[in-house]
Formats: sequence, structure tokens, C-alpha cells
Amino acid sequence: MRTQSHAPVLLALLALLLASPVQAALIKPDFIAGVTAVNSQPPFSSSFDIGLVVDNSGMSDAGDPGDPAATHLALNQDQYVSAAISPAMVTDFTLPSTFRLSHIVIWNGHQGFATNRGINDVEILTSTDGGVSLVSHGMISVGEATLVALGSGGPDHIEALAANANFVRFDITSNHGDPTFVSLREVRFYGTLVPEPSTAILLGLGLVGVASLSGRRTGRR
Ligand SMILES: [Ca+2]
Repeated sequence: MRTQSHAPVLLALLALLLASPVQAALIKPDFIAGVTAVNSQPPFSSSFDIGLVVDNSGMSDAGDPGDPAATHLALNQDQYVSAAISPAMVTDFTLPSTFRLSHIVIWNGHQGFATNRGINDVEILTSTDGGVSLVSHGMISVGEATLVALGSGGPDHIEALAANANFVRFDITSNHGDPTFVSLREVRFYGTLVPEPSTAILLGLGLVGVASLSGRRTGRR
């Protein structure tokens, strides 16, 4: 006698399916921590390393990072400043896993006296294989940072982006006018984790199994 219902299994699978895709709003739980960054150009000095733009340095929400509306407190520290006299530079971000990206939030260069060092025209490229094959999402223009009192203001650019990625490239082709240096304060990525292929296959097999079971039961009637 088989009286066991498959309803709990179906409900659990449905919950899994509903939990994974679109989470529309830009919310803190979607913050992707553990991103690393490298630059094709050396920094002005070790005090201005590119790592300073992904380590939450200078952010107002230190200790509990991820707020997309957080402010960047530092004027001349906790940010990247290039050594190059040309604004052209390439910055590569590696994500800790593959995510369905929804937004990139940027706090632009702001050294108190030199907001015109901030990045301007940027081509955004993503990759799901660590940068081997890249997909372009076109050019964006990042607004010049505003001179604000410490702790006020917020990000200078929020880019909506729907793409799977474990790697993001910024191909920066201009800044806001300074002919000597380029600077950038902080970059944050938001999105939801894409299940590993093995998880997706298991989930798929589970669904096929449930479908065939319910098909068999229907057939018996
Ligand atoms: Ca920073």
C-alpha cells in the first residue's frame, strides 16, 4: 500500500526554484563580498593600490559592509590613484563564484582637490570563465564625484546589469579632465549566486523523477 504523498517534495522543489532567480531590488543581502581587483597599470604608490576599491576601505558601513547607499568618508586615502599620465586603464575584478549580476555601484575618485581624476567613459565586460571569453555591455559614463562633507553624499553611479559573471572588466578610456592621474574610490557588485552545474543537474533530475512518479500514478488510475 503506498499512501505517501509527494506534496512536500514538490513544495520543497518549488521553493528552491522561486528562491533562486530575480530579486528585483538592489538590496544589501545581494552584496557580493570577497571580490578582488587587479589593474593593468601600477598605482601611484602602494598607498593607492587597486585593492583599496574592493576592500570597503573608507566606507561608512565598515564592519557591516554592503549598503549600496553608503558614503565613502576618505578624501585622499582608501582609494586607487594611477601612476599613468594617460587616463586609459584596464581594471579586472574577480568574483568569488559565478553570480547573476544585477547592479554595479561606483564611488568615483575624490581627493578633495581633484574630482576630475575620477573615471568617466568605461566599457563594461563580463566573463563566466575568469576572463578568457568576454562579453561587452557597452560604454557607461560615470559621473564626476561631488565635493561633499565627510559622511554625506553616496555613490556616484549605479549601473543596472543583467549578466552571469565570475569576472568583470572595466576598460576605462577617459577621466573627468585631469591629464595626470586617474582615481577611483570603491566599486561594489550586487547579484545572486548561480547554482553550480552539479546542483542544477541534481535539481533537474529531481524534477524529472517527481514528474515520472506522478505520471505513473496518473497512469494507474
Ligand atoms: Ca575605498
